[in-house]
Amino acid sequence: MTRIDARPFAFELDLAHAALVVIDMQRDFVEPGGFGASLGNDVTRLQAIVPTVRRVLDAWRGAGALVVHTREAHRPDLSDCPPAKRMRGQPALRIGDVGPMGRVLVAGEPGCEIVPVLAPLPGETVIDKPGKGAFHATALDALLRGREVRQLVFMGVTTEVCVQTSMREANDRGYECLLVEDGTDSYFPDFKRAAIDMMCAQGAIVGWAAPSTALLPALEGRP
Ligand code: TIU
Repeated sequence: MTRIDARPFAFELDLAHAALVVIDMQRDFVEPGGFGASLGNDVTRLQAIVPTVRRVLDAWRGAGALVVHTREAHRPDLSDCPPAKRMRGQPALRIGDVGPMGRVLVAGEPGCEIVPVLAPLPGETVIDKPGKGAFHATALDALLRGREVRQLVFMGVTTEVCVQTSMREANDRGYECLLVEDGTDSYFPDFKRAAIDMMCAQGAIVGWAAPSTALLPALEGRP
């Protein structure tokens, strides 16, 4: 066990039973012309966290613990994309439409890939998820239980959508969840702040949050 200085109180990290979950660091969310941009967002904000995500990812890999990457990705026939999701609002491009990075949020298309600097290594688990949450309609829970994982450390985008949904799903399934505050971001800074505050409130009602500087020494074996 290693004590991580976190909000609202210390997180006791047990690396042998922990996994790092990197949510949706895909070109479709962080590069122009993808899904995030089609919703009217300034995607450049999210690019700023990439070096921090990489630093924590490298340290986690170095510590030899389990890494899981997720992608918001639909089948090419969109059979796993409910019309209620695809037809929501008036985006410039809908899920499945052809954009500058291929079909939006469709598995196998360039925009759906994780940004190259954060690309999964051979052997790392990649979960394609049709929802915002990483547990809905995926094998993630079974995979984690099979490996006796009880704690999840989250990074990725966006804080109040796929990261928050995944943390809430995980919390209800009995996992202790820690969010790396500077390893996640939103198109809306106020939403990021509020989402983290809500999850940490009421005695870590959903989970904990800590900066990467609090986590990295534990991974790198520093005091
Ligand atoms: N729109 C937005 O903020 N996010 C998403 O649609 N998906 C994820 O957060 N991955």
